[in-house]
Amino acid sequence: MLIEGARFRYGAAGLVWDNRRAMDERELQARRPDASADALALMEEPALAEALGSADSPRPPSPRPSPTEREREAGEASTGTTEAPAEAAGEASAGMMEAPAEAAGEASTGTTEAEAAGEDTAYAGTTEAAEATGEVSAYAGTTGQEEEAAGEAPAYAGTTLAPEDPEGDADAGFGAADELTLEDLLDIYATMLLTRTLDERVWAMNRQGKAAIVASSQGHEAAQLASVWALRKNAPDFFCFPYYRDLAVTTALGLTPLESLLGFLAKEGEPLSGARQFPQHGAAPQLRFINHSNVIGTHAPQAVGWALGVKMRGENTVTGCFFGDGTTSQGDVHEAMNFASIHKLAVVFFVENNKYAISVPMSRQMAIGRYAERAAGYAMPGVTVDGTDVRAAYQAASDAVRLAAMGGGPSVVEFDVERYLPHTSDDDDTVYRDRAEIEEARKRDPLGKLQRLLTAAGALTEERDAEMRRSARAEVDAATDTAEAAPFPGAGDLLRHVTAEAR
Ligand SMILES: Cc1ncc(C[n+]2csc(CCOP(=O)(O)OP(=O)(O)O)c2C)c(N)n1
Ligand SMILES: [Mg+2]
Repeated sequence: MLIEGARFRYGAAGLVWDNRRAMDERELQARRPDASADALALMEEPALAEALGSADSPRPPSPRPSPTEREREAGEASTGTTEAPAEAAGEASAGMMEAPAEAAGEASTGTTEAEAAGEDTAYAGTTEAAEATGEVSAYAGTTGQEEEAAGEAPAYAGTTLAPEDPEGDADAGFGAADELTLEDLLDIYATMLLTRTLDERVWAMNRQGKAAIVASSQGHEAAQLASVWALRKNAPDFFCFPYYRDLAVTTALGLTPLESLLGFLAKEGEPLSGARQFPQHGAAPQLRFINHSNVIGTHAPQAVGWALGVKMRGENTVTGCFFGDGTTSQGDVHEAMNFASIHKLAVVFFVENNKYAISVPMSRQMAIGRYAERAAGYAMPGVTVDGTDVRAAYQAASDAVRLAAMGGGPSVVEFDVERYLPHTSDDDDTVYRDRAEIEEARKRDPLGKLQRLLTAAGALTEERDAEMRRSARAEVDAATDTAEAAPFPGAGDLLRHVTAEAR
């Protein structure tokens, strides 16, 4: 793994050095002059040095075997797969890493929509999947110097977390954008396909009167998956506090489509709350996440409290806290960020900015153009990045995760994402949102972008893409059948876990 190579090549000293570089020296040291000193002091901690610097340090495992792992376990038996993923990744990596944007652009022409969506079932997906628009993102994410090919790119900027590379030694680069291997990207693509398929299914089941409510993740998936991959690959350990729109986060963390569907249908066996909560809500500590409430922002102080707890226990765990742009107006978010920064807690605030809080546009939510600007007020770094570009999102998220893991404190990573569907299935967005705006937003569909990138890199053929889509479809179909057949929980244990039980 490239990332582990970079990470372990230097040992603890290198990590500290690199993390100091990963901060914007001018910005951060001006605001928090003791940050680097703190990081250096960490080098003296043998336990931490050992935990971070040893090549044997375990990476937090994925509770859910990655799709490529599952494919390998299946003994390359997947029909229609014409190339082994690892080989494809290895062969193609050089080309992709050199000129990904151009490569993607070339490949986008003629890339067909491989929606193997089996029109044979009753479930109607609500969105088009990948769009072969040929549009290529030129966002590099963290520096704000790049412009979209069309010249309409928002000027992403902020306190950059990305390191410089004064020696020009890209191989030793800490935080270079190429740290996600093609194998990782294929895993992310498979998880994105699974999430999108599941999301469309739940939406359809809502329209059929079977699922009470759903808040769609469509358009947010790249940001969500990049965040989980960044935590998984860069933190000694991690824990997440997602919010109601984070189906890709929970899926990546190991919640299966069946488990999610049991929640959406409020069926017995749902693991997060026994189907007594809003879908996707409850706790799965074994999967590394808690999502207790959709009263927006309430989980931010909880996440920070968790981070304080792990610090007090001497553990090196990075906590990821996810919420939307509208949620940033809640007092809880201010309290959480202020406390986290004062105590230099290892938290990354992942802000999924889709420019709407239900019907309220961002311009009525904040008087600034980018939420990340507020980070300065807490003396923490903040960046805004294209959250539909999985590599740019991963880069920004990884820099923040590494900074947190090294004792550099919290950061804000703001993802510019799109919301393709109404706020929830209970919302009618036609009364406040122009259809043309959504059509425009669909050109940034993260699924299509990643499909084109992988195709251009030679890691995804039409056949393999179709096979991956069939596989996602089959998993969601099977989960749907099982969830529909499952009973509702009995009324007898309705109050279980609500109050303390007599012993
Ligand atoms: C404290 C509180 N106030 C209001 C609501 C109603 N509400 C639910 S979601 C939402 C908008 C949140 O928008 P944002 O944070 O941008 O997340 P998004 O849904 O766009 O992903 C609001 C106002 C709530 N759940 N909790
Ligand atoms: Mg929003």
